[in-house]
Amino acid sequence: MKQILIAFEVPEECYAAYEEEFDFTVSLGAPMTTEELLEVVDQYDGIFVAGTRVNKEVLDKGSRLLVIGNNGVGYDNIDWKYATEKGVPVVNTPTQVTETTAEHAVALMMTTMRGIARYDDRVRRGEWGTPIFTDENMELHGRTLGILGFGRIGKMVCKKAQGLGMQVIYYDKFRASEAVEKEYNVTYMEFDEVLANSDCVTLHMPYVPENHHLFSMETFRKMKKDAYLINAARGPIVDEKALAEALETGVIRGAGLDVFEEEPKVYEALKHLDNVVMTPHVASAARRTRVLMAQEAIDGMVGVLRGEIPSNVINREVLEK
Ligand code: 8YV
Repeated sequence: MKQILIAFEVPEECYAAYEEEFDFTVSLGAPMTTEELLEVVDQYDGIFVAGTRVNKEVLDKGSRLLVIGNNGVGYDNIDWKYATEKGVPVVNTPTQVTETTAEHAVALMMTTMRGIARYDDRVRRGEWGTPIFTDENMELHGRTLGILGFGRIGKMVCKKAQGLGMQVIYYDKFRASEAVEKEYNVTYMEFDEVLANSDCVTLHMPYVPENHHLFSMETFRKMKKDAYLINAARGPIVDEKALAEALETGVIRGAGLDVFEEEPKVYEALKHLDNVVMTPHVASAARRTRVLMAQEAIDGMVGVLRGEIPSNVINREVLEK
């Protein structure tokens, strides 16, 4: 029987359908670290990770590896280029994260723009009054949302934001077809134009080295002074030090963050600002979604091990050879 290691705790319903065909080992407790993975990877034909870094060393040690699964749509934790060189297919969860992650991005938008966290804190401290004509928050309806990265999640955020009465503009390296732009009632603009015209900018692109610190002080200065930034994509897209400065000095008005440059570390200055709302990388964290994500990845891994080419293989060229 082929051996599959699930390097984080998952409920049995995620893999029960395949228990007669494959031998699953599930790691209990916190997700395995790269070092822990290194010690055992040579015993498995497939490994399924949730955010654990799978580097060259793991791939070299994993001499039996036929497939790697990642419990997320973003796979920057895996050295997939090296996996491709070694002929190891990598599968992810491209569809099941979409709606829940978009929902969280919108929740961050609402929380941040309407000042919910700050007001909640004030009420708890027994404070009440807020200026009648306040600039402490902003209504969403009638405002412009700029979406950077118009893939599945970006599109879902678009729909939800329109439901809240926002106009949507977007930029993506690969512009959508005219038909898609029409279907989503969305306007394409160049990157800088999106920055200049948005009341809120939300990030939905993958992390690739070209995107490292795409948001620097220079970028923040191109945004409106009263604009908000939402990041539920990947931390290193934003220079956290520059963001803290921009928030502190009024270069932009607020930010909502689910991801950070060096998780689980959070840049200290951010913790002391009341115009930033932060969550600990939980945009897809809701039980039903997480079960569906794990099933999507495991279905793909099993497909690979059965000799098929599942739709969620990110380096399908290794299977098409
Ligand atoms: C995490 C995510 O992968 O889908 C992604 O890209 O960032 C998340 O869903 C998940 O939290 C790790 O299991």
